[in-house]
Amino acid sequence: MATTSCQQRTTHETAATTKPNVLIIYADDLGYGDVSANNQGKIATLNIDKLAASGVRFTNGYATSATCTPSRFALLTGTYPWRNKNAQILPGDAPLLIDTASMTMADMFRQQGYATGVVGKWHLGLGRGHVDWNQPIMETPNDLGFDYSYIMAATADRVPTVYVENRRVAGLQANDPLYVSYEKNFPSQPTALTNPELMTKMKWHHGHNQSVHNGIPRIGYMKGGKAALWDDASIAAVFLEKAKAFVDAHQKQPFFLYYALHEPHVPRVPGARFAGKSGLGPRGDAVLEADWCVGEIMRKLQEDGLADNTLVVFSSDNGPVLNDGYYDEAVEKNGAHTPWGQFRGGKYSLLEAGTRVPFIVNWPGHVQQGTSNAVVSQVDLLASLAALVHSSTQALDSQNLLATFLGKSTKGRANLVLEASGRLAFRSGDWLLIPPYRGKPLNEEVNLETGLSPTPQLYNLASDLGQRTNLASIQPAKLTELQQQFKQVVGPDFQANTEELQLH
Ligand code: NG6
Ligand code: CA
Repeated sequence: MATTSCQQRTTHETAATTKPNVLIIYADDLGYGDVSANNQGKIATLNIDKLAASGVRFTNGYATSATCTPSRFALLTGTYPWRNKNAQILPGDAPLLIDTASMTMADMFRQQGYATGVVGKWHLGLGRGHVDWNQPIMETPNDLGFDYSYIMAATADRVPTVYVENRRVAGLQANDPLYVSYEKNFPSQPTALTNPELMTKMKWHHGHNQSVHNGIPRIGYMKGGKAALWDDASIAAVFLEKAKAFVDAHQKQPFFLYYALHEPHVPRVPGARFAGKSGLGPRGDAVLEADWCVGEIMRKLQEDGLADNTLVVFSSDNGPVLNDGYYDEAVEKNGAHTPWGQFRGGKYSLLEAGTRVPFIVNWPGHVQQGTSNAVVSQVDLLASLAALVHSSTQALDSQNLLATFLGKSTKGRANLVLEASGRLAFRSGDWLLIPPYRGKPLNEEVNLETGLSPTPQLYNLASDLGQRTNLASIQPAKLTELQQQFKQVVGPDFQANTEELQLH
């Protein structure tokens, strides 16, 4: 008897170790310095900090890009987004960006017997173009390896402001069809420009002046679908419930859940219990709400006895921004908080704060707890998680850094390409090259530095985290070395595509 139970336990433990659940929690526009474990910021992200305290906290963890769509493309495909010219911020009616024939992270897990789900912000397109939102949608996450999906199509500031569950708009009634256009308004439909009095909740600062829903103006035009429209203040709670339900439904089978929070992206409309909590206005409150979601999903795993058998990755799709198009007091109430940490730039920027993001990996009993300075990117998760579950899946730009992600090795990537609005920067060791580009040094609308300059920039990130001293003219040999490596890594095709962006 004793032998049998021991054998059973061994078998069970082996299965748990070789097929742990995997949960990726992916915040939206959360800066490195928004997480209090990373920085002496003014928001206490206690739940994220708790993940960090018993896990591996990366100080050189990157999203591939300084905006959402390309970073998510890389996360799910293990391929640099600049290899796909369409991997840029998508409208809410864009077709599915990822080729359904490609091997995604969800496909990889499914092949290994996992139940796979995505809950939250998608922003990788749906359908084949000209989606009819009133019919089953062909080409959704369900065609990229996810068994279950409950998503918003793009962002909360873009129409349609509805949830899509698998292939259907959730809660849509047949007698009130939903129509969406990013080209022209529907006859007699009000917009923020024709009917500014409709903006009872929030006003636009730049962009975001088309259809109005819940007193908030959005990007794009929409008509109908009333019963399906979401309530902004409960987006976080709705996604959390769906994520918890997915966990509930997969107590026996290993699961992969990609839980993509919307916070703290605009429009920032935190739930009632967070309104006013941070003292930093709705952006700070939305960061607290994201932290709460992390705590709640972790609590769910704990309650179900799954916490020890679940590898959790926490990260963000790009760096922070205060004013991203609405008057929401993010700038006025930010005070001494530093969402960008010690780094320069922010969302949309080639400078570090654009892509260097919170990055934590936890798996109780399996990680070597601590802080890691290894250079790691979200593009590496596919190959690394494939190694975790003994899949032979590889992807073009994804490196197997499993030991590093578990804190057992300090070896990171030798080099990394970073992207912002189709332009690239290149990190090699401690050195960071930003080639010369046309364009303004300051994105005036959001008041963030772009990192663009007509002359090359070279920084030593070991001694100059804040990118204050451009060493390009002081270290010409190093500059040449990085330029050559960069050319070699991105290859002649991309070089040709970007020549028009570059001065030389
Ligand atoms: C920009 C939007 C910004 C945000 C961003 C996408 C305007 C003026 N600005 O175009 O508000 O929606 O796209 O953010 O429309 S991301 O995190 O999804 O990449
Ligand atoms: Ca984002």
